[in-house]
Amino acid sequence: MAGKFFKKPGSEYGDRVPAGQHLTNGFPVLTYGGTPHVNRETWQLRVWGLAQETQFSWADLMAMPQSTFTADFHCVTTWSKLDVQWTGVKVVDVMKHIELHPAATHIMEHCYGDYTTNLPLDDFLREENFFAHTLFGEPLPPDHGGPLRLVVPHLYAWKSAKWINGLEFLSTEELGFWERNGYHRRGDPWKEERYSDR
Ligand SMILES: Nc1nc2c(c(=O)[nH]1)N[C@H]1C(S)=C(S)[C@@H](COP(=O)(O)O)O[C@H]1N2
Ligand SMILES: [Mo]
Repeated sequence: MAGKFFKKPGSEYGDRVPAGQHLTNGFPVLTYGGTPHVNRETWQLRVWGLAQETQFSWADLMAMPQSTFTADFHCVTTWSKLDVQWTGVKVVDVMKHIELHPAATHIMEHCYGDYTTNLPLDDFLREENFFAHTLFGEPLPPDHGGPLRLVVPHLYAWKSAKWINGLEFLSTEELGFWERNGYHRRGDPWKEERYSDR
């Protein structure tokens, strides 16, 4: 795996690369299935479950505060990409428009193309999480989740749902696609939570 595409982390990056990961300069595309093609005019983000049901259009999202983010990206298949630059809307800013039921403790992320992935509410509500529509200054390419994806930098990237279109708030933990197929419920790269412990 060493050579042109994968480098052993040098000392300057060593503390940013979790155990068992290798740096890549490219940005591989990792998708189960095909790329759904979704245009911004019909795009919607729906909210249901233990929250007041609502939905956001593309215009709703663009009216929210826009921020830029630099985040490291760790795929469980062992590649990591440092300093990915994104623009979008913080999860905490979207949450100002969502009325949560006090019993909500977990979420399921839903996507165009039917992928799902789950998170404890605390992991979802972190200040550094965001919905991204721009990657390195360009509209987020469809293969990388455009028009909009979630990015959860502190967990393995399978939690960062591409083509996200739904947030389902839950009072118990339910498992998403990869979590039902052997991946860890939470997926902290710093603890190497790769595979299910059950
Ligand atoms: N909807 C959807 N989101 C997804 C996936 C997917 O298959 N479908 N793959 C996940 C995995 S395993 C990874 S590593 C990242 C990859 O993002 P990238 O293709 O932009 O590198 O997206 C995550 N989000
Ligand atoms: Mo991944």
